[in-house]
Amino acid sequence: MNLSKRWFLPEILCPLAANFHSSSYPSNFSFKYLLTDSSALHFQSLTLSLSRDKSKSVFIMASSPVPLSDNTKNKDVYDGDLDPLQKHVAFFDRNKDGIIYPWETYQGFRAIGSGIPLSTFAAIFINVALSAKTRPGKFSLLFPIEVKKIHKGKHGSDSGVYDTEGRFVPEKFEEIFLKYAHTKSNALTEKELSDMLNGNRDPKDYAGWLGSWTEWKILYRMCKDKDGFLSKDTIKDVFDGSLFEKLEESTARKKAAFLDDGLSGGLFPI
Ligand SMILES: [Ca+2]
Repeated sequence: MNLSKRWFLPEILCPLAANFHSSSYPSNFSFKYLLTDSSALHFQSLTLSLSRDKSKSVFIMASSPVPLSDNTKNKDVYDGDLDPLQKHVAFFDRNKDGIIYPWETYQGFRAIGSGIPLSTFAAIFINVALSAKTRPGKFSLLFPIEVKKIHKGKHGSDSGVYDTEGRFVPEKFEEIFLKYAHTKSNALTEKELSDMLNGNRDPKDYAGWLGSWTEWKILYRMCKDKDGFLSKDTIKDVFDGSLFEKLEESTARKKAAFLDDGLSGGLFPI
């Protein structure tokens, strides 16, 4: 198996991985664990003990993930109640340390059923766009997003359903459907969604246009029903942050059912 192609993400993120290319992996070694266990995604701080036997296999003796940095002040965002915008993004803080790294965004999108191309695009686009805004005066090539200050990442040309402090504004939410839901009162078609995006545009706010367009088009693509409607309930779930957990559970159920069917049908010989 060509791990360098299959697991390109840790290959990029983990400098140590470059040393593994020419080696064969022991059968009980799981690189997938490193990808799927969010607590182990801090590649820079993994403690690895390596040794080689006579057949030149690489053995990973232990891995003890520790926090990427000793800066724990961001964790306290979870000590109290999150505001709606913080709830909206907290799903992607996979290890709940108060910081969202690109690989957590990627992992979150994969968990809700997005494919690798969309998840990769979202991780790059979202973290690059929001990192500096939520961390004024700081810069990191890891493009972290601070959950605590996510309200600073709000862009223009949006629906206004979140106010400048990240609070939910019910009147603005209802206004979406009063103004644009003409086919059904409790859902938007793709055309109505586009009308809303155009209606929300502030003049020459190109970054805001792009941000809103990307967010809503991804939502529409992922959550429209079979008739092409994006329901009011789904949109409400996005704003209160509950949609992602629901999608994650749904995706996990589908994967489990697929594996059950595959195994019973002999697709995965064991
Ligand atoms: Ca995190």
